[in-house]
Amino acid sequence: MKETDQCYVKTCSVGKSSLLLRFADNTFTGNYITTIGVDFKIRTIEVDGERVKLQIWDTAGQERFRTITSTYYRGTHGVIVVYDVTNGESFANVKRWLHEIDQNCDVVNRILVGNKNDDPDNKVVLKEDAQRFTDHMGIMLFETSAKDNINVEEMFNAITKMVLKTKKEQKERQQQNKETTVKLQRGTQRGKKKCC
Ligand SMILES: Nc1nc2c(ncn2[C@@H]2O[C@H](COP(=O)(O)OP(=O)(O)O)[C@@H](O)[C@H]2O)c(=O)[nH]1
Ligand SMILES: [Mg+2]
Repeated sequence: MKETDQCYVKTCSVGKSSLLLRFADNTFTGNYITTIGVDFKIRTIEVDGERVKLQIWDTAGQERFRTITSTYYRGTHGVIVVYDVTNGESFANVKRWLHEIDQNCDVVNRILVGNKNDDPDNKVVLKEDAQRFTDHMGIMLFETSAKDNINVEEMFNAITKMVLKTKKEQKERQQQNKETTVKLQRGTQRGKKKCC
């Protein structure tokens, strides 16, 4: 049985593992990667002078059977949703995946990636159409090629920047909340002193 025949939905074979291997190890293989040996890969990058250690998880094929559970998403800061620009069905499935992420994650940055953008003759998902969709959804779009190493670094950098920005904003909000609590407590004490 061919790998693609096992797909319940055509979201596998879009090049997720290949993108990860290109980014983490700068390698590419023309074969379907059944397993990369580990669940995730680590790469440290520098963003705006800050060293950031990225732990990037690959789906181990669960997406073929639509069985990505909420536990898989736990602790996730960002999700990269990948379709294949030469496969219209993979793009049609994107909406469902984005919805699922929305349902399972509280605060998460999402980015859409059209991979295999190295074969113009077979490209069926036009950038304009994908862009219209991502503009509507308010997310970023990248067209990449793990094979020819096009836009892979840029895409991982972009999602990292988004995650860092969100984390910073969350931290600032927490700090503000703390200050408000302290101020409120002080105010209450002072108020008490006045009336006693
Ligand atoms: N032309 C082209 N083929 C790719 C690219 N990325 C992956 N592939 C091929 O697509 C197939 C599936 O790749 P894989 O990374 O295993 O997909 P996954 O199932 O989404 O993890 C393999 O045969 C890869 O060699 C790409 O950027 N361009
Ligand atoms: Mg894979």
